[in-house]
Amino acid sequence: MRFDGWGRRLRTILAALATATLLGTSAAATAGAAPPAPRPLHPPRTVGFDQYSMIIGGQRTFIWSGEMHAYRLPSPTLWRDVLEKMKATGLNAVSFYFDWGYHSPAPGVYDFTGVRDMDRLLTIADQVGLYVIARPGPYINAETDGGGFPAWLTTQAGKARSDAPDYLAATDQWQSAIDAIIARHQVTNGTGSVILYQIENELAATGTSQRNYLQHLYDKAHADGIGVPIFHNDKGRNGIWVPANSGVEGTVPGPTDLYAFDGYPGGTCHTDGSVGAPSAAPDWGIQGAGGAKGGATASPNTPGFAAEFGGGWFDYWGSVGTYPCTAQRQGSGYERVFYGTNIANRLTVQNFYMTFGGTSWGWLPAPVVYTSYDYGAAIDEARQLRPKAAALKSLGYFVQSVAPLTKVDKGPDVLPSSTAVKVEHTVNPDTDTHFYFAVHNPSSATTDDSFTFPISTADGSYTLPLRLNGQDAKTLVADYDLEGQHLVYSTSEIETHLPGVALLHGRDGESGETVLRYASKPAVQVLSGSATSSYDPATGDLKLSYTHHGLIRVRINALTLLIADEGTANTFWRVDSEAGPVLVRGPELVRTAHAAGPLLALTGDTTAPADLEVWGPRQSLLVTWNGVLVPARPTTSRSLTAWRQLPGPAPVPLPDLSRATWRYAPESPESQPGFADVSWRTADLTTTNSTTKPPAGQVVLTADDYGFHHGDVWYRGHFAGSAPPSVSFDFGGGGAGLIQAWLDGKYLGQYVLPTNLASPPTRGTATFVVPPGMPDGDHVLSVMVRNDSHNEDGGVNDAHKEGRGLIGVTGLSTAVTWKIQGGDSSADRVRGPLNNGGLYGERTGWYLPGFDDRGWTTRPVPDTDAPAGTSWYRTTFDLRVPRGEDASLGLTIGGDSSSTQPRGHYRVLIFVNGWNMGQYIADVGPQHTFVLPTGVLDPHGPNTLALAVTSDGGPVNALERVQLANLATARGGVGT
Ligand code: IPT
Repeated sequence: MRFDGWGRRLRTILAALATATLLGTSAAATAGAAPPAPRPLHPPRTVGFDQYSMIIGGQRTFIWSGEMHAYRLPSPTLWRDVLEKMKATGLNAVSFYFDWGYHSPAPGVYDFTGVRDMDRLLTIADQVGLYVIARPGPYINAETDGGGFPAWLTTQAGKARSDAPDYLAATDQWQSAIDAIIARHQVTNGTGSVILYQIENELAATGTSQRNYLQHLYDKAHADGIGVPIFHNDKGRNGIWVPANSGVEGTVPGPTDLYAFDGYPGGTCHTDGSVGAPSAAPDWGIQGAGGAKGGATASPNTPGFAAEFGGGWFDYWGSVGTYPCTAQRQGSGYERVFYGTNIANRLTVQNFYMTFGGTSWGWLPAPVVYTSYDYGAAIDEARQLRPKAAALKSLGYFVQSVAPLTKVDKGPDVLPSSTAVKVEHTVNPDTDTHFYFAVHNPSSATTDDSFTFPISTADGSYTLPLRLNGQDAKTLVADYDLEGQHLVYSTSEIETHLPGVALLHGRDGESGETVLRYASKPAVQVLSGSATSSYDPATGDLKLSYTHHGLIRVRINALTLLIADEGTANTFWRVDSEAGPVLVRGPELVRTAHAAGPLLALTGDTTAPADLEVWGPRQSLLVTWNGVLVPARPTTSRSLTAWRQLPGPAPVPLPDLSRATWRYAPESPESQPGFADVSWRTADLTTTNSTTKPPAGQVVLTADDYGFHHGDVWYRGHFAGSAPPSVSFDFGGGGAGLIQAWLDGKYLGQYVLPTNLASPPTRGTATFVVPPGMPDGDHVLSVMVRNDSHNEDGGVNDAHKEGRGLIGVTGLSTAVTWKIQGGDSSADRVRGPLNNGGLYGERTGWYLPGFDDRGWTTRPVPDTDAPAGTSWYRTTFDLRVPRGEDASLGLTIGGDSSSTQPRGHYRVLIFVNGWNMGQYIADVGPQHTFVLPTGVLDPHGPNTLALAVTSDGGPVNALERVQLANLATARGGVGT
């Protein structure tokens, strides 16, 4: 009977493992066509809160959240990969912006299929075990085209982010569509994991119109069935839009249930590669000065909530490439100091922006940013954990393991022996657990300080020795129930604990002491490493003294105490199984644990051969790793350890694209006088709602007014008479936007908007000299404008309505008839509204994998020459990534960013199997390598690459070397 039950469970597990692999395979090949996995069902849970913390299903919960944007990863299979990595990195929540423009190519049209399937995203988040903070805008900012507004909104008369009726009618459309999806994933329904809902984003204008607008959004969310608490994200700790009952002077009450704010106090790396002075961490909570802008009093009845706290920073066109610098500057030390300061300030809801930045593919990037939105985040654009993920993980495990942290008040002041440091003190009023946050004073200091500080708890008074060396901070715990043992204090930090095991950590080489209290002398056995112990029968204190190094294992009665140095602590993973928590040491990543009877099935990744040691539920006797049984033996530490190391990945062979056959065709036929533009729209509008009106007497030329929203737009101006000596174009092009012009087929030149200034222009004037000797008669002026996206509207001033394409033309004395042609945002239903602009090759399908290019000539790549205008290079390549491996691949054009070679005046749109995966601009930079996610790429078959090269003409301005790059390989992954 029992055996039967066990057999059934084993079969279920093995079947589940098999299905998981199969699902992964089909999803990868088709970028989103896999059937959605069933949605988990839970009992409905309430979402409440008080001034201390969120209370979910009656349980206080410390929300440790990471931001990721599904729209920046066009591969639903990989959503699971990133979300599992976030969960493994100690996060228990994920915050998603939803980008209105990503789903809406035209008014009234909304698309939630394929890579836009937000229902599937929310299902995966729930399956992975992450709470969701839903942030649907309508305005999101986010360095996204138009700040998340659909491009068609640029033509509205009413002011955006106000109570203008046409604008509210538009936001109603969006909320109706997205709320229907969010509402059915709410924790409160038992059908999902959404716990919070954000209306608007940094609405810093606070007039009546904005108040009405916010109220409208709030009411609409309720009408759409949103029942979880609603908040707004204040642009800084300013007390704007706090819940109405806050009653604090200097705050702005609004229609919100919770008050939240954002902050990026860590400092950035500059675009020239320099780094500013380190900054100190602000006290935006109970340690602060108080009032609307600080202290806990801006919203006295709601928990401290950082809706965005810097997890990195974005990078700009023309930069030297700051992501590696940002990742280091806002690395583990930064996280400990800044996130730790937040913890000491009782910010019990923290969301790190970004935790995975991803890729602003297609025409997603706002004018300020280029394709990569890596952000220097804990998980890099190639989906790999950076070193800084380690501190995020240990802090995340800590805040979730040590429950008394969810309810603390400021404790009595603590005076350390040195003025070079300070110690913030908080106390849980119910359990009397004390927390001591030790940090430099000021917290920006990076000196090496050894000091002591006194503590006084119900257990007595002690003096604790501690060291802070470099950018570092520590949170120590005293008077705490540690898995049934009583912790008096420890100068090691608690990473996590589970029945029978506790993991503490400290910096390598620093000394530590841990005091536990027992009624009688406990049995103490040092199993490995070195530690000494002494027992004081008068107090019952057992004191362990040691130096953090490697892994010290001590057995005290029924508890295995693991004390690790930082590097060793990083090799531990905590995962939840049906039978309770599991602690694993060794692999690069542990994703999931399923327990059934004596079987514990683990999944995860290795990047090299790795140890496997497991502290699991008591009944777990057999361990599988990615479906394969791992022979293991029990240890004196009460763990199971594998006899042999887990294997790492096999090498991934990559085709050499310099040996590939490249098909080639020039385009820009629009530049030629004989090109037939009869079917093109005549630019005949005389009014526009853009903020950039045409000069008096000229027709409206701005592209959005004619429904051409993204990428390139072409104009052909017909006029008669003599050719002008020169012609000037006022144009809008976004970041590093470009204009090229021809008169009667003769190339006049190109102009690129300047970059890498404090605030780079998104609009400019290009003047082209017309060569002398052009005959009188009928003329055609052909102009192509590249629109590197619409401005964001952070200032609530309709900045997204700045015109794109031509705004005005000067220098032509006779009447001109303008024809206009651009991309159709509704044309590519699979890849969505932001995939394409209006290049000839895009309008005629040259970017698609199925296009027949056999009639084209061949050219070598790298090439030596390029005509002015645009030409296309196409090739195919086969990938043979070994099964069971996750290779994160990219495409590199040209050298690396540090190369000093002259940069050609040319740019490339990169289409991979039809997906526009980014824009390389040789003479602007800095990006050379473009991440290509599996799903867009088929790792086990043929792939088509199409490059649209837009050049100023001639040698140097031609396509450089193009190569595939393997950015990382893991054995494991989510099944591709
Ligand atoms: C904050 C925005 O809320 C967010 O959308 C994003 O743009 C982020 O900045 C920067 O990446 S705005 C804050 C920096 C004032």
